[in-house]
Amino acid sequence: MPSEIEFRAAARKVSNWGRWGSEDQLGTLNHITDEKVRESARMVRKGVVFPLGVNFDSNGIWSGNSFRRNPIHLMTMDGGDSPNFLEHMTGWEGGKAVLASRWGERLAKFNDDFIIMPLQAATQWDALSHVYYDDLMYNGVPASAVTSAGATKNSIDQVDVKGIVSRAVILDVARYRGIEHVPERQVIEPEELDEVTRAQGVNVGVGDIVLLRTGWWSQLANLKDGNAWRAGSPGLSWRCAEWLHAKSVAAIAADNIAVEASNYDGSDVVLPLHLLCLRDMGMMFGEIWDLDALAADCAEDGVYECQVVAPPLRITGAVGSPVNPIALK
Ligand code: UVW
Repeated sequence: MPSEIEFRAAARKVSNWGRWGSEDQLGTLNHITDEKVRESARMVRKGVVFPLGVNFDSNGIWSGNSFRRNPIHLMTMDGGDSPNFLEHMTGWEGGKAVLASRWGERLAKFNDDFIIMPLQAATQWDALSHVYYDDLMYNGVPASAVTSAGATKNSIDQVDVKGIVSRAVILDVARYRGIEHVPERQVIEPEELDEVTRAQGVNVGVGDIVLLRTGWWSQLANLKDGNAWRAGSPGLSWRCAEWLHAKSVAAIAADNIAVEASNYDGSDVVLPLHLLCLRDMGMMFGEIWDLDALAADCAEDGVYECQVVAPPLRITGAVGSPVNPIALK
């Protein structure tokens, strides 16, 4: 883990502030050009689709005493409402008389629902407004731009113009090591990322999305105490920020809780990779992505590249978004 001096030196090296203009809110997604999207489409050879999202339900990875909670899913109309269906459709414009004349005793009935959840409850993107230090976030935007009403800058809805679609490269560290999952809290250094790319015969190029597999998703899914953070996931070292910067990666997503290792013992800086990537580089993090089926397929056919389509929800002012990313090969 870095000292504050080491951390600040790394931050100066990887900073992208001003690189795409003083008003930029896309950060490293700027590396995804039209040609990059065309290149990503060429990754689709077999016609196989891998959903990378996990389930959003009450059996998720959070405990009841965390500031994050598992999703609460409620039904506002359900099958039990069928016998007196119209009684349950309160608030319909024009009142029940209009409703009865339009809907009456006709055949159609329906079910409806809603969900209450932290946007970070399960498979997600972190927006560039998710973290900050020195009271500044990406591109020098003041931390005060995020209020109880949400983020006025660097929010997740700002990046929707990008889709997000690109070529993705899966780096399967667990399989490279020949283990089920990287041990808890263990840090993956950039030198190992180079070894994995060499062993897999794949290059990480400008505008790629890196998919990091630690094998940790199966561990998270089996947690008995439900507190994902307490479990201490393995993940990237803070030193990987320079690796990602040098390769001009567009975004990184992982099958763990925070992309980086949850290992801060004795450290001056907590969440150093979050700070370097999201705040200094302007690189979004995808977290709690289930990469197991995709990785198994890559191991089978030896092809570790694919197209990823992962648009966030356009939640105005949000500092993150649930997502159901799709990988295509
Ligand atoms: C924080 O780092 C606070 O959250 P996450 O790991 O979900 O990005």
